[in-house]
Amino acid sequence: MLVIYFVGTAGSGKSTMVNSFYLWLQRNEKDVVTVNLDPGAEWLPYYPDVDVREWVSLSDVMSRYSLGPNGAQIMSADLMALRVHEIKEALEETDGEYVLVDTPGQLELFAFRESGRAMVRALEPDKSYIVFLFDPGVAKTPEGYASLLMLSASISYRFSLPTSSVLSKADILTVEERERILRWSTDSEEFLMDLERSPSGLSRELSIEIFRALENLGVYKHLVPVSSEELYGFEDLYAEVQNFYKGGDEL
Ligand SMILES: Nc1nc2c(ncn2[C@@H]2O[C@H](COP(=O)(O)OP(=O)(O)O)[C@@H](O)[C@H]2O)c(=O)[nH]1
Ligand SMILES: [Mg+2]
Repeated sequence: MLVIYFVGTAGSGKSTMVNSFYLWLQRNEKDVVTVNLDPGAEWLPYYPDVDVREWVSLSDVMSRYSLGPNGAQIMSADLMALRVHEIKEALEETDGEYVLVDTPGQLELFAFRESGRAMVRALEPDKSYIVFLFDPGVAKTPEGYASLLMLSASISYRFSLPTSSVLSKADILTVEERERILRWSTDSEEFLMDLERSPSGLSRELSIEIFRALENLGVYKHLVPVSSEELYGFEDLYAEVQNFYKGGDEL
């Protein structure tokens, strides 16, 4: 069993990608199951085999503890950590070669509170993979791209898991925008040049420093363009995951 976590900022396309990748894997005759770990999800494009809302739901937590949505999000993440073993048992009743995990809308809840790591440790610590989504709306400016690079690197380190980065919703970009972002992801010199061309100020200086640090750490890597809407990029994403577990590149 290989567990693949889809992580990204709110609205970056995680839930939609879980659904499309699920359909793609099924079409390729793989056994695949889906897990929803977002207690606040009101609607999902797929029908999850295991759903955290069975144990913890944001609306229940809000009313039971008289909390607003932000407090309830945090409380829900912590309550989820107490249920990891039940969630694992539910997962063991399914029969999947690939487990696609949709994570909370607010990335920091999964990434930086303890519940995310508790979940990874409980489910399948030795065969887990992260797909980090770059939201095209953020990634299309050099500063936005640098901040997503930093976020994806901090998540790789926090979880110590192999990570692929994808440019999600690639279909909403113009061809020029898409090509430019993809060039940034393979040619760090070009990215640095574009970064240096952007208006000077603290944000630019900070982005350049972040970029240098990430480049030195060796976490600068190419993006896989994916569209859940037009269904492309899944073959490349699948190949990356497979390569890693056949002993391909190291984190
Ligand atoms: N055009 C386009 N829209 C997408 C794609 N993936 C997601 N969306 C839309 O982006 C919005 C946020 O997607 P969602 O999967 O809910 O994001 P999440 O918060 O990361 O789970 C929704 O309106 C989706 O329909 C895509 O590949 N192409
Ligand atoms: Mg979602």
